[in-house]
Amino acid sequence: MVAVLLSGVTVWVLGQIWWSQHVIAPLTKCASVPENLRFDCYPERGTVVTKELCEKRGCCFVETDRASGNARGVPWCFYPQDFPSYTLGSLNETQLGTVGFLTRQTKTYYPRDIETLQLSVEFETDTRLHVKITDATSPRYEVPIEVPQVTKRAQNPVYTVELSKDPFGLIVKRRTSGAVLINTTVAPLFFADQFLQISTLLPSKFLYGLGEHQSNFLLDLDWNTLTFWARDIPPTESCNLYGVHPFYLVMEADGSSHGVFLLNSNAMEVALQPTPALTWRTIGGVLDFYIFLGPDPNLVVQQYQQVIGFPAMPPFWALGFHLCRWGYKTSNETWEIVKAMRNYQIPHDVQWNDIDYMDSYRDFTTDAKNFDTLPHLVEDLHKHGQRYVMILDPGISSTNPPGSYWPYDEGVKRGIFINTTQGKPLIGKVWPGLTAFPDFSSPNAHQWWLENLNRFHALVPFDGVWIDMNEPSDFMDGSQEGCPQGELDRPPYTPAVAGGSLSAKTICASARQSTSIHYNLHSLYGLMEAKATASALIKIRGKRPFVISRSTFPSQGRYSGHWLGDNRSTWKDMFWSIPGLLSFSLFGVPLIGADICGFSGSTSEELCVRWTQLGAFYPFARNHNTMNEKAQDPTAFSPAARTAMKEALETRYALLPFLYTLFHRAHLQGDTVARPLFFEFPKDGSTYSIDKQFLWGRGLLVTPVLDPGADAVVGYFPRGTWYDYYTGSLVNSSGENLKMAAPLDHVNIHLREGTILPTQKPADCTSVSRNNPLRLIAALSQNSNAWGDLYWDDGESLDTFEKGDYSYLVFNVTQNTFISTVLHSNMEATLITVEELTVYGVQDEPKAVTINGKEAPFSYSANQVLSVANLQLSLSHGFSIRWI
Ligand SMILES: *[C@@H]1O[C@H](CO)[C@@H](O)[C@H](O)[C@H]1NC(C)=O
Ligand SMILES: *[C@@H]1O[C@H](CO)[C@@H](O)[C@H](O)[C@H]1NC(C)=O
Ligand SMILES: *[C@@H]1O[C@H](CO)[C@@H](O)[C@H](O)[C@H]1NC(C)=O
Ligand SMILES: *[C@@H]1O[C@H](CO)[C@@H](O)[C@H](O)[C@H]1NC(C)=O
Ligand SMILES: *[C@@H]1O[C@H](CO)[C@@H](O)[C@H](O)[C@H]1NC(C)=O
Ligand SMILES: *[C@@H]1O[C@H](CO)[C@@H](O)[C@H](O)[C@H]1NC(C)=O
Ligand SMILES: CC(=O)N[C@H]1CO[C@H](CO)[C@@H](O)[C@@H]1O
Repeated sequence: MVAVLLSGVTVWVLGQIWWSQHVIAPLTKCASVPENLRFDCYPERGTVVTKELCEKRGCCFVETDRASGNARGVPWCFYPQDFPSYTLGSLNETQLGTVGFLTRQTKTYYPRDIETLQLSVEFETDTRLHVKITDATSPRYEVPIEVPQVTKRAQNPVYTVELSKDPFGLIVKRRTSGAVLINTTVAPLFFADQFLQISTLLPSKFLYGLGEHQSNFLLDLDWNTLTFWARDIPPTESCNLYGVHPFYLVMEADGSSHGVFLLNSNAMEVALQPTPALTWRTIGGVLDFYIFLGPDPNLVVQQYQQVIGFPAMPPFWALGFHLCRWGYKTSNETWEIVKAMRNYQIPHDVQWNDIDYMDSYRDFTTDAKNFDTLPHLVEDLHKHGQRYVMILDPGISSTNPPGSYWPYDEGVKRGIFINTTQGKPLIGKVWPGLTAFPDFSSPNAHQWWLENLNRFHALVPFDGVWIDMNEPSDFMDGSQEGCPQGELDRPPYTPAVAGGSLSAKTICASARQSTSIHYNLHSLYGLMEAKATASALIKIRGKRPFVISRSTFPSQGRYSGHWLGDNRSTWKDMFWSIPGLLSFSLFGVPLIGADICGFSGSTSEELCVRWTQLGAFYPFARNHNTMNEKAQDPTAFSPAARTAMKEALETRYALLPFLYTLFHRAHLQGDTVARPLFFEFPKDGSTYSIDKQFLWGRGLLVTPVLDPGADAVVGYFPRGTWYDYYTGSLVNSSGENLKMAAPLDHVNIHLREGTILPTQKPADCTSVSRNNPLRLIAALSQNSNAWGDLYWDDGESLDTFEKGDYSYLVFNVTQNTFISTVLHSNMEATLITVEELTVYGVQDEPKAVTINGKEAPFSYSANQVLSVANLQLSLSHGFSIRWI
């Protein structure tokens, strides 16, 4: 054992764990604690903190200067440096790291402090650390998602861990730079039954993630508290929304990146302050942290998904254009739109229905009068290679004459509903009126859900399911009887949830589910419903499932995609969709989009054109509208607007082979699809706050117009050469903002140097476009190289990658030669041909072009674009094209 002296703290190096005896500072005067280091001792809302209340907690009370600090939210009541916390002792080495006990001598002001905690620190991989703090003597609720089980300690971790003993603190550093990523010694640890709190310093202000919230992508650390508790509410700033993702990513000073995941599903808050620092505050479960060391942001997100699971591979058609609205009055009206879209030859893969199709808004029924032709519509869609998706809500109508509504009767018989504390199905209210709520934590409920879906599928052979209202939303607070008065529905501390109470617009926290109380499982409702739905779809259709869910939780990507909720038809909301996309990319839910043209309120033609141009680059592209608003599908507008929308969607369809390949990489290893610029340019600080542009993969930059009346747009181009996607004309950027023309019929997209994109001739539907010939576009780097790949399979069978039923090709350009190499091949890829190769940035006009050694005709244009057409090359054989 070696003793090292590190800035006044004795640190014992013990294997890879360092532990230290913290030198307790003499009681510092409250006023000398700098504003930035004030950690809130009185976060309770709705109470005016007085000196008396504050000092009763043993905290410091200092009124901040009204003009500056007060307005910003600097706490008046904060912990003194010597506020009692836990002491670490009894450390032992384990197979994976270290365990120890944390003990507390003094009680806090929250009931049921847990006096002895167990700390475990596990070196799971060289880039992943697992730290868990829980009750040492009795088990507590833990989130029921599968996480990897590690048996071997990491050999060469890129991090070090120091433990300070009194008071307890955890310090995690990056070995290479010495950057302190976690330092929890700044504020006391709390671990009462219903109040757990831990704070940490952050190494920079570049913080992302922590969803689902409506905010800029780069989070605001100026005394900003984010709340987590699944909630049905139109996206509102500073408000808990539909999903819960307690994961953040930080960019460090040297361009390295790390991420932190708190695996906890209870109502929670994260308080951000400009120190920079962050406080986790949750009201149940355990403190179970995973820390990912990257070092680049792509790797951080991959490492996070190694814990929560990689996203499912979507069916190819899911990447086509989806059209929906609330307020199609009849199936015939829905059908008319489908026909109008066909008539104008606008790409359209999937037609949806909202709750209009149901009989009295009850799941698994159809309105026999107004939706009389629904089965025929679905049949017609299938005949045209199109698909049908309808909405389902979890609330099951409970007020039907006995024997008339199988889902409820059978649900009661099988006991699959969530119960009140009295052991009877809890009754709330949703669209159909009074409803019970299936308990998706129970396998019996999964079986019942499958049988319902199966019975309905026999009538209406749908292709995917949209699961909405699954926070779960309840038009009543709690239930028709309210909620009991206990500490589950009225906990000692309630995070700043919208509505001020856990049961606001949802069911009672005390409600009983088969694996735990709703208090613990609430924010998992959407995840569990998605899991039940995806597995039912596999059983019913035998193909890849398509599920879109409103409420989400970590690991959701394994079962569903997400749309960003009931947004408004405003320019501002169109902008918000980009931070939304990028955040869900971090959360491992790549199949993500917002309602194109906006959901509530009236869109305008200009907004809808611009939104369709942006939406053409949402990984999940659906136009959806609310009731009683003017139609906003592409056919509803002037010929010029309609044409602009059609062109944007055709560009999307042309790019689908590239998009599909990105989804494969997401499924394979957790790559992001819609990607923030800084993921590709982590050393370029100018990219850190960009959320008006984004990339697809590493090489396609999207710069949408987000303002009315614009005919130009300014976008940031990281250093290097960029090519206009459509024309191949290039700009050499020094890392600067560039202004580009953006007439109403144009969306700017650019290719990064060194990229090869597989594209395909578009069609009105992917069932047709999938078989069209390919055009490969290579954008040469300044060294005249480029790289790209293509994943191809039948587009809908289960586990094609896992079973080897796919083709995978790599494209390279070096030394004036394009080479296609087949790394894996099956039948499917032989069905399509490569028709054309276009190379951007060929500086000198070639004298000749050869295909597999044989000379061939080509064209070359003034803007340095080489084109070789009519290739008719089979994808299943490698080939080379050379220009000299
Ligand atoms: C460490 O080992 C000692 C001796 O076996 C034991 O008394 C103590 O409980 C262990 N500590 C923990 C945290 O398990
Ligand atoms: C951790 O934070 C404490 C409190 O602010 C500070 O005194 C200490 O130097 C920090 N430790 C490291 C390693 O940065
Ligand atoms: C829908 O169209 C069919 C066929 O034209 C017609 O028979 C039916 O009455 C229509 N349904 C409604 C509700 O208008
Ligand atoms: C709910 O109550 C029903 C009886 O009404 C019972 O069959 C079922 O097991 C209960 N479920 C839970 C999770 O308590
Ligand atoms: C861009 O940079 C490349 C490589 O440095 C150079 O050859 C080319 O002439 C430049 N093009 C323009 C338009 O500046
Ligand atoms: C293609 O280029 C990439 C990146 O430059 C390189 O790693 C790879 O080995 C090349 N593959 C082939 C088949 O030439
Ligand atoms: C387009 C839009 O308004 N997007 C917002 C919709 O709501 C989500 C929250 O669910 C926000 O994250 C999006 O930014």
